[in-house]
Amino acid sequence: AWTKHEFSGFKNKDDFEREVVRHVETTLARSIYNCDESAAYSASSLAFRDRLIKDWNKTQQRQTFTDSKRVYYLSLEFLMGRAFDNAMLNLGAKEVAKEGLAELGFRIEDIIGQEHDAALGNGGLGRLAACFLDSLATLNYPAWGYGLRYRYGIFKQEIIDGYQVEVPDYWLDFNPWEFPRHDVTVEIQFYGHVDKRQDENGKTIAKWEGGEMVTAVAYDVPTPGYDTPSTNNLRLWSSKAASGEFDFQKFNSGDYESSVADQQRAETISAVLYPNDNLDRGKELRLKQQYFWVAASLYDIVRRFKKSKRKWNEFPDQVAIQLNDTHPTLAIVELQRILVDVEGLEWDEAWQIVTSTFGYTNHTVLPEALEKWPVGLVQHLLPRHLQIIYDINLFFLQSVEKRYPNDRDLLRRVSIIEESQPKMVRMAYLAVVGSHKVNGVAELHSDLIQTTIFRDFVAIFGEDKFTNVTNGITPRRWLHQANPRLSELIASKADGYEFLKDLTLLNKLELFIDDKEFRKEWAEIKYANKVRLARYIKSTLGINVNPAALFDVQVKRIHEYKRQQLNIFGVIHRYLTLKAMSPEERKMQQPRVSIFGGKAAPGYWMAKQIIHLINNVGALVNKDPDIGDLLKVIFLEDYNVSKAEIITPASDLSEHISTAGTEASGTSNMKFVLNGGLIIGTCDGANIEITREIGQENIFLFGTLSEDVEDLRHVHTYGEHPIDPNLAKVFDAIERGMFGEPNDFKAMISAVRDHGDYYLVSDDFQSYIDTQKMVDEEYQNQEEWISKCIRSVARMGFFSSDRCINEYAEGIWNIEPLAV
Ligand code: 26Y
Repeated sequence: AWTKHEFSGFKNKDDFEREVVRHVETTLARSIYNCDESAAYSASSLAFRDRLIKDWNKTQQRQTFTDSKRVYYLSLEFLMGRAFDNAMLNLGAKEVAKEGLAELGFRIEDIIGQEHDAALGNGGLGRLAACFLDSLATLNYPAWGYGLRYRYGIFKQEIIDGYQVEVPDYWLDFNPWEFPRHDVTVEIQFYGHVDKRQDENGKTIAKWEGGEMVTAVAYDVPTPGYDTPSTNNLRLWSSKAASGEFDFQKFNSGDYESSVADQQRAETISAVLYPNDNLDRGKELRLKQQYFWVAASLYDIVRRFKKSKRKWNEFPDQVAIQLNDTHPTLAIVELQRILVDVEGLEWDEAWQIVTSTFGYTNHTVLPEALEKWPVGLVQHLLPRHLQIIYDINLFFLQSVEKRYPNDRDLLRRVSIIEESQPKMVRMAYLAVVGSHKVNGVAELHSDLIQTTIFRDFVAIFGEDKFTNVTNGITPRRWLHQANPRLSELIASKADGYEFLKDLTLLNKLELFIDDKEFRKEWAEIKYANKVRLARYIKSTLGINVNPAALFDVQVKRIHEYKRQQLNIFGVIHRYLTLKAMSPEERKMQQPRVSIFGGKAAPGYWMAKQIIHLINNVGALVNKDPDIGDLLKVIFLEDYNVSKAEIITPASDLSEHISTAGTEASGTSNMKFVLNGGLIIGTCDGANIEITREIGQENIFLFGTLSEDVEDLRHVHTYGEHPIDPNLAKVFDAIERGMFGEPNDFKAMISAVRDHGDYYLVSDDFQSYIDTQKMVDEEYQNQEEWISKCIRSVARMGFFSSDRCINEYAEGIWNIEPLAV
C-alpha cells in the first residue's frame, strides 16, 4: 500500500489509536467504553488535526522566514465540504486510520459520515475556490485564502410534497478544523462622515470619522496539500461587537437592551451566506459583508507587509491579490484609501501599487449577475470610499478622453458610475480598471467577455490585460477520494499514484483500452458505484432503481440558463413515447434513471417551479406499471459536496446543457468525465475544451451555437417562432393535468411559448431528443461505450486545478513554489 512522506501522518495504527483514545478520554472527557460514532469522529479528527497543525506551523514559519511573495485569494465563498477524509488522504494515513478505527469497532465510512459539510458557498464559484486551495498547497505555493466565517452556510434543502423548503444550516456545533484567533482582530468602521482639511503644504487630507465600529475576529483553517508538508491557511473572519467605551456607558447607564441589540447587529454581518447564485439582489447587509471581509483582510495583509520594513513600491513584489468575481472589488478602493489617507502616499504612486497588486476573475456574462451598488447606499455606508471611487473614475475617464477625444458615448459606456436613476457603481468596471489582469474561466467565456461586456476596455487597455485561465478541479478529492477503487485501478496501470500530482500521466491508460481484464475491472467499478448510489436512493426516497439501467445525471444549482426544464421536458417526451409503444416494442428500449439534484435560490420562483415539476413527473412515472424499470425519475434532496462525491462516480451520462454562451465554464462536467462518465452537452463553457481534449467522438454535443443565439432571440422577439411539435405535445400533457395542477407550471410553459423563449428551449428541443436517442443506442454497445469512457479519462489531464493554478502563478501572480 502507498504511504506518504515522513512529515506527518501516523507511524502505524497503534500510534493513531493511542491518539484517538487520548482525545476521547481527555479532550472529550468520555470513557473509551462509551464511545459512539460521533465521539469517534471527534477524537479521530482531533488526532489528525494535531498532525496538520505541526505542518501548518512549519509552513507558515518558512514562508515568513524566506519572506517570499504570497498570493491572497479573496473569495466570499469556499465550498469546502468535509475535511476529515481529505486530511487523511492528503497526509497519506487513511489506511492506518481505517485499521485503527476497525480495531476500535468502527467502519471508517461511518465515521467520515459523521462530519457536517462546510458549505460556505453556493456552487461552482465557491467549489472552485476550494479546489484552488488544495492545488496551491499541493504545489507548495505560499498562499492564503480569505473569506467569511458564516454561522449559517447554504441552506439545507428539504423536499416536501414536491416543493423545496429551506432549513437553516447551523454547522458550527463541533468544528475541529478551525482555530479561533481571539488575539487577531481588526476594528472595522461603517457609516460616519469625511472631514477634508488642508495641511500646511496645501495638500488635502481626508479623514473618515464617526459611525459604527464592528470587530473582525480571525478563524484559521489549515488546508493541507497532497503528499507534501505544505499546509496553507484559510482565514475566515467572524464579526462581533466592538468593545468600545460607548457600549460600556450604555451598559452602565442601564440601557442593557440596546447594548445587546448592538451586539446582535454586529454579529449579523457574518451570520449567513447569501443563497443567490448568479443573481444580484443588492442588499445593504451584503455590501456590509463585503466591506467587513475586505477591510479585515487588507488590514491583515498590510500589517504583514509592514513587518518586512520594505518600501511601499515593493508591495506588488510581495503581495498578489486575486479577486474571485467582483464580490471583493472594494479591496481595490480600500487599499488605495490605506495608502493615500493612512500612509500618506501620493495618489498616482498609490494607484500604481494598487493596480499592480490585483487580478480579477470574471465568472459570468449574465447581466442579472453583474454587481451594481446604488451610489446612495455606498455614500451612506462608506462615504470615503465613494469619494475615492469617484476620483478613480475621474482619472480613468480623463485618460480615455485624452485618447479618444470627443467620444461622449464611449465615456458614458465605460464610466464606473452608471448615470441611471438611481445612479449605480458598476463593480465589474471598477475591478477591470483597478487590476492588472482580467481573466475568464474557459476559452469561449474569455472570448465572450472581451467582445461583449468588456469590449470597450479591451480597446482602451489593450488585449494583453485580458486573458483566459480555464478552470480545473482537484483530482485528489474528485478522483482519489470520491472514487478510491478507480483511483487504485488507474494507479495499477499508470505506475503508481503519481498521476494525482501530474494528471497528464492519465494518458498511460490509452495503452490498456483493449486489455480485457482492465476493462472488466473498469466496468465492475462503475457498476459498484451505481449500486452504492442505488442504495442511497432506496434509503432516502424508498425508490428501487436498477443499477444496470443508464444513469443520467444533472446535478447543479437550478437555474433557467442551465436548462433543467429542457431535461425534464425531454423526460416527459420519453415517457409519452414509451406509453405509446406496444409491450413488445417497450422491451427493446434502453432502461434509464433520470437523476436530478440542486438547490433553487429561495426567491427564485421559476427555479422552484422546475423542482416541483421534476418531483411531480417522478411521482407519476415511478409508479406506472407500464414503465417499470424503463424510466425512473429521481430528485435527490439537498445536493452538496459530500453527496456529489457519491453521485459523480455513479453516472453513465451527465447533462451540461446550458444555452450556448451562458455557462462560463462549468466544473462538474470535468468531474463526471474524470470518473468515467460521458457527457451530453451544448457547445458552451468548458464543454468545448473537454471536446478538444477527449475527441468529439467521445461526447454527445447538440444544440445552437453561441454565435447564433442572438439572432434566434431576435427572431423570437420580432418574427414568427412556432414551437417545436414534440415540445408542444409535452406542454399539452402538462396542461391536461397529467403531472398535477397545470396552473403550477403555467409560467414555465409561458416563458417558452409566450415570452420569447430566451433560453432557446424550443429551438434546441429536437436536437436534444435526437441526441438522447443516440445515447440510448450507443449505450447498448457496452464494449464501445467503455472504450469511450476509458479514452476520455486518459485525456482529461488538462483539467486538473494544478494546471490551472500554475497558469495563474506564472501569468498573473508572478509567484513561485517554495521548496520544501
Ligand atoms: C452577485 C452575487 C449574488 C453572486 C453570487 C454568486 C453572483 C454569482 C455567484 C456565483 C457564481 C458562480 O458560481 N459562477 C460559476 O463559476 C464557476 C467557476 O468559475 C463556473 O464554472 C460556472 O460556469 C459559473 O456559473
